Amino acid sequence: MKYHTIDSNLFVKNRNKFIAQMKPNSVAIFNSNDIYPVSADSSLPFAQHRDIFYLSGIDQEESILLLFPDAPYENQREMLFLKETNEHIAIWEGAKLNKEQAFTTSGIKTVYWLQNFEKVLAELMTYSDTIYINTNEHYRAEVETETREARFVKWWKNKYPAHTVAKSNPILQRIRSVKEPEEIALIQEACNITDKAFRRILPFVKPGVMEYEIEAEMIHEFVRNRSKGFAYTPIIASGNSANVLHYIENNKACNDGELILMDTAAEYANYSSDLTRTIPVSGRYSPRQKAVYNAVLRVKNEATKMLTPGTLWKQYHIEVGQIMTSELLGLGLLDKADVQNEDPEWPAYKKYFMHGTSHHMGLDTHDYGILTEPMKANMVFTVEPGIYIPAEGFGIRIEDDIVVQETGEPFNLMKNIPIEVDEIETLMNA
Ligand SMILES: [Mn+2]
Repeated sequence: MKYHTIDSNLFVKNRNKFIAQMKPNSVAIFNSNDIYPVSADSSLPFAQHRDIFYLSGIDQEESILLLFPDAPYENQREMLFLKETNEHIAIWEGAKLNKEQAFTTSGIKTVYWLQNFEKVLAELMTYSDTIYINTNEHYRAEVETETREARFVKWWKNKYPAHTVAKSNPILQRIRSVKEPEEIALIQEACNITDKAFRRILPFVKPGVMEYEIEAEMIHEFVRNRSKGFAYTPIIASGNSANVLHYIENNKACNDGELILMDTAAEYANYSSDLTRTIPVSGRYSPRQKAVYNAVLRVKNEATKMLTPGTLWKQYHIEVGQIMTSELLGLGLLDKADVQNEDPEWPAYKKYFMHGTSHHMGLDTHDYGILTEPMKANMVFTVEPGIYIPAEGFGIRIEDDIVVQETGEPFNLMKNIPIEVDEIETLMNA
């Protein structure tokens, strides 16, 4: 791993939060992701399943975490099963965690090799009544591939049909959405790396630069700061491409007079950051571009203030919509009749701002969190309003990552990343 070692105390705390929600006499199991094949013997880079990482810090394929808090013997209460390693395997396949390293990483004392799993499990199943299976219930998930976790769930339920089944996912959604201070520090590090990359490209962008050249500058800065790379597929969209919300080709020339919308950010230690800035190719915004930019910025600043404990997701979006509506009236993009006649299910502002304002952010870029429950302190949200005007050849989105505070103003993890028109223009012309 490129990232610095994380204190295992974080994973001990995370497990304790999960265990506290488990029913009596129950077992919960979490699996690594597979390494996904391409063809022949090539594969995609490994990306750990965030749930096993959150609960153990184990960042390696073919790993299993088992929790059984009511087990009769103490050494059965938490266990890891890992891919076997020894000196011979290390030479041929590269270093994998040994048992001592697995303990240092996770704080878990009982570590077996994977080939012992079924036998050990069989004994534990005779003592337990309920199994916690980990299905993916994220509100945006559309998974066609059968994950290692899903494959395991099928096998487990089939092998032990007399056990009651319970769901891990709602517990994880709740505990993962409220971050520990160590997690906020890791997200802050991802944001700081993103800041460096953004400052690197500001003086680099000139008319004629290719979108992929900007992408290359960014990934260079990410990797040299211990990030694996982009936290999500980067969007570097000049001119009207910014009005294609999921434009990821990044293959066009950036022309004088256009804006570039960049939704690009680094991961660090599997934690995401999520940034959007929209900058002028020439280094100067036109008066119209500046007016729209500052309208989006005001909406972002007002929306940020609403990210406080107790705020309800649905009400938040209604209020942001009202602020956006008044900005669009000010810009002449909507008139009073548009607003008076609007469909409450699809208000007039949606013509120019058609996506949500915020999402939970953390180990996943669109992180866990139950959207019908009120916001809590130490949740991390993006704030990302935008105004998209195909008829004028540009779209503007501005996005920061925000921590809800128990009291006082929400904390902006991206407060150091240039955002004001003057600062961006000064840095681009430096
Ligand atoms: Mn986002």
